[in-house]
Amino acid sequence: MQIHWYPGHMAKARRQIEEKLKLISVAVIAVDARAPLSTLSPDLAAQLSGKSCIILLNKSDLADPEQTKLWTAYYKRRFGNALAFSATQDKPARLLAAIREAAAPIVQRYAARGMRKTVRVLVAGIPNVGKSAIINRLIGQKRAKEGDKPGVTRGLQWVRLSDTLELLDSPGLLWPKLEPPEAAERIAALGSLRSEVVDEVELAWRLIDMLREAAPGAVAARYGVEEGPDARRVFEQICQKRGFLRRQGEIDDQRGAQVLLDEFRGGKLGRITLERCDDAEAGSDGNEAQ
Ligand SMILES: Nc1nc2c(ncn2[C@@H]2O[C@H](COP(=O)(O)OP(=O)(O)OP(=O)(O)O)[C@@H](O)[C@H]2O)c(=O)[nH]1
Ligand SMILES: [Mg+2]
Repeated sequence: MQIHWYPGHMAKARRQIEEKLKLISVAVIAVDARAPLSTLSPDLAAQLSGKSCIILLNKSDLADPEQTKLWTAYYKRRFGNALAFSATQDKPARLLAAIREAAAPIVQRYAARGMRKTVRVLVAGIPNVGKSAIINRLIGQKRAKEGDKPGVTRGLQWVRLSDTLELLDSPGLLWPKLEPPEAAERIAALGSLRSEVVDEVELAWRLIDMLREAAPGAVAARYGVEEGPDARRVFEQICQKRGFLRRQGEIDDQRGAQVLLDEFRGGKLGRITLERCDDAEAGSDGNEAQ
C-alpha cells in the first residue's frame, strides 16, 4: 500500500531537537515493543552517537512477552542498554535506575571538581510511542500532555526529575522515507501516522495479513471468522459479524476498519508483536538498526 505523508512539521521537530542536542548527555530512545525494529528512527541513533543511550521498548504490556525478551536482548547487544517498559503499568524504578546509571559518570566528573551539574535526558521516538507518558510515569505526575493520537506534543518541554536530572519531552519524529513499505505499514498499524494520510480500509486489510503471520488465530478468535488467505474476504466477514452495514446491506468498510485498528491498538486481539526477533537476526528486514 502507498503511504503519502507530508513531513514538514517533522523537519521542524528534528531541527528543534538538533538545537538542544549539545545540552543532552543521556537519551531514552523509545520504540514500540510491538514493532521494535520499524519504530526505531534510523538516523536518531546516529545523531545521538557519543551520548549515553537507553533503548526503551515501551507498550510492552501490549506486546508478546517472549518476543519482548528477545528484542530487549537484541538491543542490549547492539546499544549496550535496553529495557522493556510499560508507561501505563510499570513502576518507574528500573527505568530510573538505568537513567541514573547512564548519568552517573557525568555527575561524578563534575562532583570531582566540586560542581553540581544537572544532567539532561532527552526522551525521543516516533509519534504516539508514549514519550510523554514515560516522562509522566517517571515523575509520578501528569506534567507532559498525553493523547491517544500522534502529534500531541508540539514543542520541546523540560521537566525536572530530581535535583540532578532534567527530562526533555520532544515531538514525535519520523523520517522522510518510510522504508521498506512493510515498516511503514507497521508504523501506520500501530497508530503513529495521522489517520488523514492513511487509507484506513487498505490498512485494515494489511493488518489482517500481518496478524495472520504474527498471531495466527487471533482474528478468528476475536471475530468468529475464518482466517482465509484473502484479507478482503476476512475483513468483509468481520464487518458482517459485527453488523457494520449500510442501509442497502453494503459493508460499512470505514467503520469496520476503524474498529479493527482500534481494537488491535488497544490490545483487544491479545499481546501481539508484529516483528519477530529471529527475522531481524537473520537480516531479512531492510530497516535494520545501525
Ligand atoms: N497500553 C499502553 N499505552 C501506552 C503506553 N505508553 C503510552 N500509552 C498510551 O499511548 C498514547 C500515546 O502516548 P503519548 O505519551 O501521548 O505518546 P507520545 O509519544 O508523547 O506522542 P506524541 O507527543 O504525539 O509524539 C496515550 O494514549 C498513552 O496513554 C504503554 O506503555 N502501554
Ligand atoms: Mg508526547
